[in-house]
Amino acid sequence: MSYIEAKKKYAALGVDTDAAIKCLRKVPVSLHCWQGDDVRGFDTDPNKPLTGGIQTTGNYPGRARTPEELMDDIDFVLALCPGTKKLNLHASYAVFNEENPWVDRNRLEPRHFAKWVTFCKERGLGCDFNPTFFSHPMCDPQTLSSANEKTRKFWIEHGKACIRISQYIADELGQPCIMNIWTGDGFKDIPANRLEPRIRYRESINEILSEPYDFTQVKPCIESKVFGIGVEAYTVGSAEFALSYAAFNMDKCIPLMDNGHFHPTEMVSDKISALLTFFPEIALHITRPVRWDSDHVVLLDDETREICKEIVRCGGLDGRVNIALDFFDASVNRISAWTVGTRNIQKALLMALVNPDLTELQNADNWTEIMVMQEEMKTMPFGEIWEQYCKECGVPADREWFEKVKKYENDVLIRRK
Ligand code: RNT
Ligand code: ZN
Repeated sequence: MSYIEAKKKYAALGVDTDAAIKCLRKVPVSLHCWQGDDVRGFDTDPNKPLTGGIQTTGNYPGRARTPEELMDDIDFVLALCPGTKKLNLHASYAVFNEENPWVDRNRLEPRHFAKWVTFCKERGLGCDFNPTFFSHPMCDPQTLSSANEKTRKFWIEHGKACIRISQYIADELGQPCIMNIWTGDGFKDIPANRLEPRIRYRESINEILSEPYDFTQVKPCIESKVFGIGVEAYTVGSAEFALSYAAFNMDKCIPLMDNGHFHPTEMVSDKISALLTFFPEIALHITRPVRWDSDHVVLLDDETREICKEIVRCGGLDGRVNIALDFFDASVNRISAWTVGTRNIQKALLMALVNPDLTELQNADNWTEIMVMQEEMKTMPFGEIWEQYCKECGVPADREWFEKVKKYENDVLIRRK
């Protein structure tokens, strides 16, 4: 079947596939840099363990070891993925060199990210940013909620430095910078006091957000989590904590939901409209939860599709929902993992855009027809629409990109020891 034929089939249902393609091409999706190097970063010993309750497993060859290698890999992925991309950086990816020697995280400055800004400018990318509150000797292991004032102060200074860096990034690139605050603070076992760490966390975020920034350009987020590895009993930044913080500080920050950070039967797809009822803007980390783990490569599964359907249906593509990816797998080719996850979110968004709006049927209480329609949409010729989208974006179609990755693995990745 050709695109023209597929387009006709969708048109019969009142769906304009050209308009869907045109719309999606403009939607920014933030590509996380940390899939390329197993979340190690460049500011501390690369062989230290990853802390904060997250873990990368596997030792597939080809991990990026330097900013240059990571940039090469990101370029490779960008060329394989359709749509408008932003880059998502962590503070641990600061670039140090002779002119800019190493400084600790509380002393980071915009100039440590100048290389990344140039990288983004040359490619017309926006850029999001994250303070890095993990994998560092100053994690005791708590950070912003620590009972130790010295620890807490260090991490507040880090947060403030990151606000200044985010403002610099936004100013340089002329696009808003989403700055996400996530810590792995919490306890492995039943706490003696659950309130004090949360009050300290709240105070720390207050201090970070007292650093001046233009809220139309720098958008701090508070990301919640249910638990982490080694932090099973109690998470300081729980769902209620993070959402309440954002709700009480709507003039300063927005909530961020990572769909790997909830109980297994809780669905972020259902939470998007709940938050958009109250918040003008929200942010998402799209990932794939598997039992207790939150960071598997995004597949084209039901929940990913439902999340994207909700984003589209709630008008989230007009800047109300900031979409970012968050997964890391070191057990398979990292470029391939990145590409699969990124293309899947694009696929799910396009699928959502070519879904007819069934709101009227719902309002008429016509659940019979809704079921029939929703099921029959599953076998519509979506592949042709996707292929056309890839073609218009100048990226390879399915079954065309993987050969290129295999060649890159042979020519470049396996040489990295
Ligand atoms: C961890 C959080 C967090 C991190 C990144 C590296 O559970 O999801 O967003 O994955 O900041
Ligand atoms: Zn996340």
